[in-house]
Amino acid sequence: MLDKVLIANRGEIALRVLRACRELGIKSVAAYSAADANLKHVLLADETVCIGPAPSQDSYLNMPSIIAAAEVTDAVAIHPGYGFLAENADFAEQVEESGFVFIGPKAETIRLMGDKVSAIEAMRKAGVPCVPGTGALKLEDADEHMRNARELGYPVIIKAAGGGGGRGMRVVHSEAALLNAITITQTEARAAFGNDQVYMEKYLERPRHIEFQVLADGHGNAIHLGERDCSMQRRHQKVVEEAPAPGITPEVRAQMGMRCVDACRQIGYRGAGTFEFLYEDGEFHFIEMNTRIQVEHPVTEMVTGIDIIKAQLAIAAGDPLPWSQDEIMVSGHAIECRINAEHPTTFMPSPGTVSLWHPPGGPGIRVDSHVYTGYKVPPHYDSLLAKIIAHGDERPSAIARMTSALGEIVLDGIHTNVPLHQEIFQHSAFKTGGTDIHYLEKRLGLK
Ligand code: MV4
Repeated sequence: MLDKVLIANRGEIALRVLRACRELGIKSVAAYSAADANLKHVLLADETVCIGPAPSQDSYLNMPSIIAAAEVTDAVAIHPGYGFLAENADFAEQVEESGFVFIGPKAETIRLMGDKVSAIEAMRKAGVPCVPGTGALKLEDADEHMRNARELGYPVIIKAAGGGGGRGMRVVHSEAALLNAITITQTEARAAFGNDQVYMEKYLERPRHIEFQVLADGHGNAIHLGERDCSMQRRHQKVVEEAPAPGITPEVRAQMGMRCVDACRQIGYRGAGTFEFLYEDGEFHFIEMNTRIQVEHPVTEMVTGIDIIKAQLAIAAGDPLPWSQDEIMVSGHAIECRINAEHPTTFMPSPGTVSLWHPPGGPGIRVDSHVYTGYKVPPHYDSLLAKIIAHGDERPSAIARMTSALGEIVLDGIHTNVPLHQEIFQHSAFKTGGTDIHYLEKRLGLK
């Protein structure tokens, strides 16, 4: 196993990684910013190193500072968590060139998947179903663009190869708007990502967002842990996630999961990863692959019993996967609510001191949170305070447990989105399950 891991992240995921290290007997180093000296995982870590001032740019995104922190503490590996440098291929490369293990895939895999055009090309080649669309567009080929769009049928969507997660895309409803949309998306992409490559897809109007979790060991073994439904979102921020996805049969799960597993083998994938799909009219269409641990990984852990962070650490140590696909069972149903420090109706961030925190509990309830009474939420970072995960034998019992847990939460001193969650759990369409990606924004009157 790894001797000592440097945790290059903050908040709940840093604490989650620290707990996994503790269980495995791995020493931990918390690399923290000047605003984060009182974070729970910093108080608990075996060693701590301040990597810079509060702004992320100067600390959690400061590559030389993080690598220097690993050097001075004799860490052997770096866990990037999610966000920050987790999907930065240059960082992964520098970590490995400096003699440390990057807890994630090879830099070249991150690069392949970071470019959405090359990711889709690789997936198409590997037999993963993708959205009907083009490769990279050439600026000069106006006639070809119009032919392509007409063939796909309007609406189409223009996406930046360097985008992803909702950044750098534009829906086009008519031929009159096509060429201008391509030019604008290219110009914006050049400024935002330093890459002006764009591509075109058929725009799916009412899809669900369903993603498959995979684990691969880099020795040719790969498995999938089933899927999650992350359709309940606002402005590309997921609000509620669940596993399994309502209406996905064991047969479809096995078939789609195997497509993802085959793709992992073909691209030499290593670590934990997620295949994102749009699901509409009973069909899956690949859109992106995430090469990191994701916020919503606990719902998969709750239905499979597998600790994905411990699996990441074992894979990084070079261990072969200890499970074969037929040992993986999806049992019961798990739902996660993301509790944010934000106003429940305006969504404005709400930093400040948590004057009282009583987390919920009871059978089937898991709380992943770095919050404690007296903790001061800094204004510099994302607003995730806690993830409440409810597991039950089937979806209605998970919903009942979550409803009860939401009612138990005491989190005083700052605004949170707990009231939003309570409202969502009263919606009849949510209770039925299978709502699409536009449902929440429509319900909130934003669309
Ligand atoms: C799409 C789409 C419809 N059709 N692609 C947004 C985030 C990025 N990962 C891809 N996104 C979308 N791509 C086609 N061809 C609709 C979205 C989309 C979306 C996807 C997943 C979750 C939430 C979303 C919210 C708005 C739009």
